[in-house]
Amino acid sequence: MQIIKYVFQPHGDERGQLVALEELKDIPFRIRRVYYIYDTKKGVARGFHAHKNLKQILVCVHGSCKIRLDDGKEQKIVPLDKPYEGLYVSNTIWREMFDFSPDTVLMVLASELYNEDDYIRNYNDFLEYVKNYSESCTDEEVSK
Ligand code: T46
Repeated sequence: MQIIKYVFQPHGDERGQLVALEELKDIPFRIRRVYYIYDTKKGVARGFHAHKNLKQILVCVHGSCKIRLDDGKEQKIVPLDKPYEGLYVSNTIWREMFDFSPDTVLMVLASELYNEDDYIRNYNDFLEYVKNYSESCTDEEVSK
């Protein structure tokens, strides 16, 4: 599984830093929704699902956390702790977020509006879904 991290351009000067994110330029899709997770409690983990279509960029704009990504074949853990880095999370990837520092603000830029029907919340259903999804795609599409 390929991990794609975007490194955004900070516009820094003596006043501090500013990062600007534009759809189809800094972000590889049209941004249809932004949400953020904060005030996470000690020891909690979130996520535990995949999406059928949704693509997202996760930016830890404050604090730190870890993201476990799972494509059904392998798992990788990605630490996020820089406000100028974005982790691309494609559809059909199981995700879990954990190890939040108390001050974490995790901002998510999403390619679609909120749609509960897009969630796969059962891990066995996810494994079945990716198996069928891979079979319906060409090798080139799957490796993207
Ligand atoms: C994801 C990870 C990274 C809404 O009403 N609108 C929204 O846009 C979202 C994202 C959530 N909600 C409601 C639904 C639940 O009642 O907020 C509540 C918490 O959502 P959820 O339990 O899905 O949160 P996480 O942190 O487990 O997952 C979220 C996203 O849902 C998910 O798409 O990839 O963050």
